[in-house]
Amino acid sequence: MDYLVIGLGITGISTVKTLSKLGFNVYGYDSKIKDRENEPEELKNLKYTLLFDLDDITSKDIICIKSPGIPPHNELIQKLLQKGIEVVSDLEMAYRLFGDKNLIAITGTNGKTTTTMLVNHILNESGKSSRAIGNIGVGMLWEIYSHPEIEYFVIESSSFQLDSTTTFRTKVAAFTNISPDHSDWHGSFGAYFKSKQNIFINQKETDKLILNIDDKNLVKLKDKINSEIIPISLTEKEASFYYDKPYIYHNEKKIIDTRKLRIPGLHNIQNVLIATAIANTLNVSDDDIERACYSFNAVEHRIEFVREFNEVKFYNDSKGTNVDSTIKALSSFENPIILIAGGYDKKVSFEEMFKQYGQKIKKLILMGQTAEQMKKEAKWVKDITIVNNMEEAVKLSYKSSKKGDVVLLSPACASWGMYKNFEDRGNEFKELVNNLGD
Ligand code: UMA
Repeated sequence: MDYLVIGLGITGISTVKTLSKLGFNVYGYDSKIKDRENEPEELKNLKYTLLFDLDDITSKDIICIKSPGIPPHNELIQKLLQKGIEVVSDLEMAYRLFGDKNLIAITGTNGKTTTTMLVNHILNESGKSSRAIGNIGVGMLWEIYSHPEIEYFVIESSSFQLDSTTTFRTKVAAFTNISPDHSDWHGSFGAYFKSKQNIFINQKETDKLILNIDDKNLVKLKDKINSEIIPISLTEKEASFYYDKPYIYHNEKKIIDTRKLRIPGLHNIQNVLIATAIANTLNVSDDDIERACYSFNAVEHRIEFVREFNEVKFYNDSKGTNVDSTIKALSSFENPIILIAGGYDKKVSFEEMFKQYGQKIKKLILMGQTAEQMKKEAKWVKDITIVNNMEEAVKLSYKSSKKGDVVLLSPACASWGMYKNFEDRGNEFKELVNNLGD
């Protein structure tokens, strides 16, 4: 079998490296790479063929591994499918190549990064060895291939990665929640939700799925799930893992005092419930889980405290790339909020978010493709300004603030168009905030 890797970013590089080392005949293609000079540095001394035209492929027996950012309606992908070539994601390949490894998959619209990092933290703290891979920014195939000594791989799995899977299966998986996102890529909420269901669709009766039963859409999936469901809930005491303020319980046993957690907000208690349930299925003791949860710090770019300057607190939530995650950030604060938002247009509405939280937003600073749309939909916010870039946004946010205010970057949009990724956006914000007053 030969392989064609399309897209040579994080995913493509990791995929080409792994398949080449495993001895397969590998082709690599990226629509932005037009000559050898622009070949990614890490691929330069590797045995594979860099293509500039897909018609140059001679092999008949070939599978295409597409990078997650490339949607299925992409012209090149459509051409390959019409030729009868199978197109899969790196997540599908992770199962095909390393399915007997301890892979743990986590998906959901929000909470997957924190949950993935927390599970990884709990496993490592309890004396097992684990690595967090996938949508958190780590090409998964190379990580698994190059670390044979590692016992567990915790995979943050995006809908883009789950979409092109057919046989993918893990013994332990978790579905955190679902709300509209990525409509531009998937075409509809239904298609997005269906892709995410690939997290459990091939699971067997002996496998386990941690399911958030507070989410009505997830509860409706019950008939489609073959594996053992381990329910978690912030309200329902029938769930195996539940929250009854201020404690987290496993069945009837108190296991975590949430006042001792370093990560704020109810949404984080939900993340802790899911991570705790996963760790429990992997035989980590309640004591080890408790200890590890208390020592876990917030994930970078997720309601990350940056600095207090003249009694104004600045938070970086650049990972707030959809409406639901920005709602979570807005609901985490009691103080008046100066919100910096806007970015890449994923064709979603922001109206409901402003309807619910408009009163809390004392000033709204907008930028990017969605700025005009957000301005129109933010009828409940009195003070709105559109700016050209992050520098103007940070300066204006500080100028508009009073003692006790919170300045929050939580765009409710992806960063694409203005930045390479949400990390770049968050880092620029943090740098500008840290330079205030210089
Ligand atoms: N490309 C083509 N043809 C095209 C379009 C793109 O060749 O038509 C090439 C580009 O030139 C580029 C490469 O494809 O070189 C980029 O591929 P990619 O967009 O899939 O990005 P990667 O660098 O491989 O990063 C991907 C994920 N990106 C996306 O899903 C958009 C990263 O998630 C992930 O961390 C990484 O794989 C490792 O798994 C980012 C993300 O924003 C953080 N994810 C979305 C989210 O969290 O909301 C799903």
